Amino acid sequence: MKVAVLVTTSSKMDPETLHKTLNPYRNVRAGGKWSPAGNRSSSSEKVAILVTYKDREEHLKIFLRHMHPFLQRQGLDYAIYVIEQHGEEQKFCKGLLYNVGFTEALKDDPTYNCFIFHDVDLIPEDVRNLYTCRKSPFHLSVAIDKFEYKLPYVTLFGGVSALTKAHYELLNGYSNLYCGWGGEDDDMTRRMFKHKLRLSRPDKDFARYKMLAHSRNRTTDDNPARYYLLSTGVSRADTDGLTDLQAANYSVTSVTHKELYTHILVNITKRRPIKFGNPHKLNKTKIHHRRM
Ligand code: NGS
Repeated sequence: MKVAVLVTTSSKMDPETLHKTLNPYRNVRAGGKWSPAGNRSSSSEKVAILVTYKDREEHLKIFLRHMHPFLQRQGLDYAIYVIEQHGEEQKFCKGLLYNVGFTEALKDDPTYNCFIFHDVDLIPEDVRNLYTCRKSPFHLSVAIDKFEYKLPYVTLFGGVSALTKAHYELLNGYSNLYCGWGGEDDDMTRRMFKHKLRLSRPDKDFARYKMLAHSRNRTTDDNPARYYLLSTGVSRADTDGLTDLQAANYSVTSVTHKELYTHILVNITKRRPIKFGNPHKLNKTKIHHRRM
């Protein structure tokens, strides 16, 4: 079938108004904020979506294009914060960026009570996967196409997850020490165990995601100290996180309210290498497949 889409418009409409009329994001307020008309949100929550990011311009565009209509269909009162790393440190310090994002978002609007921690390369497939917080930490990216829609291990908290403001503070946020791929999310799961919080998940039939393609160079991207940090993490949990953010050697370069998101640009100075023993002596299997 050949379909013709006819768009009629008043000939008096100037190009700018026409652009706004056709722009599907026209109701998004500066900084990527949105709430249903008449403030009739589907819940009493105010949700901040925190997206950490470094050198992934293409992914960010796709993400934003998809997420605004998705979140609006869920009737949420939400805002998107993109926390971008720049500066000397070449490895991606995701936990530190999440802590900075959490702190800066609350400075921007102290009324957020639910935070979604979101990888920029994960695109939700089903609008029934609600972006709200639950009584316990909530892991939303249960079924990812890359893993044939199966959860790789039961304690996984990475990808997309939701925590109330109160829980994030109780857990002292993420560790600031993980720079490079891997481990910061497993460290967070251990913080939850420590506080006897259970991890919950939505139904795998609709908690489905597509992962945008990207390559990972294990030599340059991975964090070689991650197993060491994990093995010693619980004892540091109360002192490494939100409580020592001031000492974490970073600075917020700018906070800009863009059309579709609030951009928090964070300068991270070169980290001192973490000294650890022989990583092969650490039991990786135990870390990965620990049952809850
Ligand atoms: C584990 C990592 C997690 C990571 C998960 C899935 O191996 O940080 O893979 O990664 N843990 C360690 O390295 C200790 S994924 O393939 O989705 O990027 O989240």
